[in-house]
Amino acid sequence: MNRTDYFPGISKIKYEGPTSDNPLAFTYYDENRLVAGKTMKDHFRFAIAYWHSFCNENSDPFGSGTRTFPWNRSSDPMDNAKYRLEAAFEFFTKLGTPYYCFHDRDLAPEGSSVLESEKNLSKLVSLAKDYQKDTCVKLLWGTANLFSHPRYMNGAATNPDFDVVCHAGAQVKAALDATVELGGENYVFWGGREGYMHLFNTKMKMELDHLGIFLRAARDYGRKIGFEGNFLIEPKPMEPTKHQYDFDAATVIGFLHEQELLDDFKLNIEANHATLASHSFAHDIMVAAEAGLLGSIDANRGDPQNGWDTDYFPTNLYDAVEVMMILLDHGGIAPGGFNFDAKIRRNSTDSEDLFYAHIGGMDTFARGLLIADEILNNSDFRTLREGRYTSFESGNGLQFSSEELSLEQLRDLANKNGEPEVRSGKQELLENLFNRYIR
Ligand code: XUL
Ligand code: CO
Repeated sequence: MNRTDYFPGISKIKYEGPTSDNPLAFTYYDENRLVAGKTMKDHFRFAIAYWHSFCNENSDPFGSGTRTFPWNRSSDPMDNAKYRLEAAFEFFTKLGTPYYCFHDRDLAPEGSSVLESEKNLSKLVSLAKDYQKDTCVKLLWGTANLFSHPRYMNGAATNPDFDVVCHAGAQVKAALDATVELGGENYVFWGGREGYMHLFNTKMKMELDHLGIFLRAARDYGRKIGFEGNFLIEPKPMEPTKHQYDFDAATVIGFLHEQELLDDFKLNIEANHATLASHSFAHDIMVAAEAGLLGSIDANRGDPQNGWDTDYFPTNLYDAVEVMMILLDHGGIAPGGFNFDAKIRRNSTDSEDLFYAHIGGMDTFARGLLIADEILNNSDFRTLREGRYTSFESGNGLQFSSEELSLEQLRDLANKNGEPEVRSGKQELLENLFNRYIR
């Protein structure tokens, strides 16, 4: 395939180790290094978010873009989409990330009709298929953008107007076709405008039921055309609507139960969405993981000083260690991965900035993995946590856990055994222990 150099002067990013001062090298991410029985590449299955990296020129509500994309060099949006694809695969291969993710509209521009949009997308999909074959880069997940077009201002599947729901269906059908054609391993639903701004004009139960009906129809179509991967719902509590239906992991799990979607759906947890819901990243990962529903991760971070979705690149080592400890305890992230749903800042305008950002994110999680593995294997962390629950391992405690005790029996045991001994939770000890390994 004919290649133009969109990122000149940058060659393949290599692992040089923690002592390297080369900013265009990995200091911790060594894709072949074995940790806890798996290579780093397999632990993370890192993916690049097409939209932030190749579509968004760093515009914000106060001004136009600050980056100039060399792939936007034609007046024909379809030509630009092809150049963008070429640039994206150059970036993936130079960085060495095994996966990417896209929305339908990132890959190809919307046409003037459903049919034209479908044609646009399938042209780009067939090109992407060739690039994937050439480079071995794979699709972690596809999705449909059901939030940017004005028709979706009142929602997509939850829109009060059936005609809009049909358009959402058309888009999801085409995005599923694209995902299957490209061997995508997951399919994501982020409920962009599935929520409401005011109860005065909203029938909440009807909208939620429509969401369930829509997702079951998408599931059925996906399975019919041979999609075997996980469908994922990505929780987010607010922005763009004031009240998003998929508020957080716990809310989505309840919804999946109610709508009988548990056999096919899991969760895609995004760090900054968890923090917007007043949780920590680790909290929502744990909620999903303990329910057996952790599907994939959108890796980024918020800003503790403000309350919107900043989509910063993840550089917080403490968060990374916490999350990797959970993953090591719960069997990892596959067939999901770590998608960098993150954007460089508006004043980061050089083409190598995109490399620095991703290198930093990958190194942070790789370092987090190494530290998490050490904490779990070499410290008293597990024993201290397990130790708090030993009273449920035998006798009446075990009977309670096995659902064999009534409320009256609990009362009689309390009466017989008297006041419980005071037992420390050892929080500070555990926090210090954790810090001792951050090095
Ligand atoms: C928006 C967001 C999306 C989803 C995919 O906050 O995270 O980019 O990940 O639609
Ligand atoms: Co996301």
